[in-house]
Formats: sequence, C-alpha cells, structure tokens
Amino acid sequence: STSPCRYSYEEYKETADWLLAHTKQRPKIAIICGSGLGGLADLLGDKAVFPYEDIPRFPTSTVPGHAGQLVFGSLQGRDCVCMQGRFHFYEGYDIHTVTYPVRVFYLLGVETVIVTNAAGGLNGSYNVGDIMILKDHINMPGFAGQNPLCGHNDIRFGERFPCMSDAYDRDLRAVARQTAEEQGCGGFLQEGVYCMLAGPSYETIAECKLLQMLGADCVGMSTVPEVVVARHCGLRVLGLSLVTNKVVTDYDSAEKANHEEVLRTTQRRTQDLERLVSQLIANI
Ligand code: 6GU
Repeated sequence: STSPCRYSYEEYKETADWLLAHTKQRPKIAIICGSGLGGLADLLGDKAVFPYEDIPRFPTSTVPGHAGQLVFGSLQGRDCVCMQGRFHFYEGYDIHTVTYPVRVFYLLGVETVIVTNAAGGLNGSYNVGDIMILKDHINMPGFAGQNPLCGHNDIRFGERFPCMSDAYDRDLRAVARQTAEEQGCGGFLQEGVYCMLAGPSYETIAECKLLQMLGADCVGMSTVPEVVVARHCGLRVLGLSLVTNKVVTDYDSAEKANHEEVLRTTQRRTQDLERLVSQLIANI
C-alpha cells in the first residue's frame, strides 16, 4: 500500500554516500538487468561487487537463490553500475521499494539508465526472440493507484507533476537502432509500447485482447516504476524488451504462457542482448 513518504531523502543519501565511500568508480550509466539478463554484469572489468544485504538501507531479496548485487565496473571504457537482480512488485515489495535503487543512482551521479526485461509479445507481427526498443509505456499499476511518485514529493528529486511524454530518450533510441544494425540484430529489432501489469499471474485471453486494443506491443511485470522515478529526477532512459513468448489470444489454442518458455528464449538471446547493450554503451 502507499504510505506517504516511504523513504526520506536522507535515507537514499546514506546509501549513496556509503557506496561512494566504498568505490572509486563514478558511473554515469546504470543498467537494470531483467530476469536472466544479469550476465552483462559479468562482462564488466575492474569490478567492485556489493551484495544488496551489505549496502546500508538497500532493499534485500527475500527469495532464496535470487541473490542480488550491485556491480560497479568498466564496460567499453565507461564506468557503469549494474543491478544484477531487480525488485519486482509481484514479489511483495511496495512500489517505493521497487524504485529505491534508481534514486540512489541519481545521487551517485548517474545520468543515463538502461533497463532490460523479458516480455510477452502482443503485436501480431512480433516474433519470439525479437528485441523491442521501448518507445513508450502504459503504466497499468499507476492507473490502479500504484505510482511510485504517490506520496510526499521531495523537490530535491524532481517536480510534483513530471512529464512522461518523453520518457524514452529519442537520441538513445536512435543509438540503439544503429548499434543493433551494426551488430546484425536489425532483422529482429522492433520499437514499440510496453505495458506493465503487476503480475504474477499471466494474462487471460480477454486481457491480452484488451491490451492489444490499447496499443501495447509487449506486456511484462517490471520496468515502468523504475522509468517513472528515473524521469522524475531527470535521468535519460533507454528500455529494451526481449520478446520471450507470444501471448495467447485464441480460445482454441493449446498454447499456454509459461515461465519455462520465457527462460528458454532468454537463454537463446541473452548473448545478443548483452553484446547490444555493451556496444551501445560505447556509442553513447
Ligand atoms: Cl506473456 N506476460 C507478462 N505479464 N509478463 C511476461 C510475459 C507475459 N512473458 C514474459 N514476461
């Protein structure tokens, strides 16, 4: 539920100051890795690794085997901080906790956030394995009162009523498109609208048809809260979805949305996505 002022400025600051005292790195880029896409953090050079439970006031993972850590390091000669393991609303974290790391990034001096996720394909012309650059989003939990900016607004982070029509940076999207072409990913690259639902249940057939009518191209259970908080404090955002499965819209279909297919596709494309993000960072 939304308690007003879930966290104070001083709490985020304490976390950020602790991190700044424990690493010499000063990243301008943060990467929030989607489920199964955390392998990117292993590519960083000159790593400083902080398990979430060691970071003052940082949320901790309650799920065993879901160990999360912040990885600072260098990718393509650029200092980055990488979230290996994110907090999902469906795990029971409140919406302010889900976005806690984003304000810490801001206080570290980060200017650009790259978010990745696994998503279901709603657009009929999308294929399993496609990579979609986020052009826009539909914040369905926000419609239902779960916007991470609900509650007291601390002006040190941003304004009360932030604009979201430019949430996904046009220049970063152009760099992503160009890098994808160079990497040979152009044949399975899309650009579209991501719709977040709270999950954890997958969509019914009627819900999938509804989301298609609303103009959504992909559906998932993450990313949007982090993007809203990042834009609030003026960070530039690039979002990438991996289309891990196609949603079912036919009552006669025997297909069923399932986590195993999501994992299989993630494994198949994880290297492509890692290379894309890594090369992209060199180009921004
Ligand atoms: Cl089909 N739906 C949702 N909500 N999230 C997903 C997904 C589908 N596939 C991967 N993530």
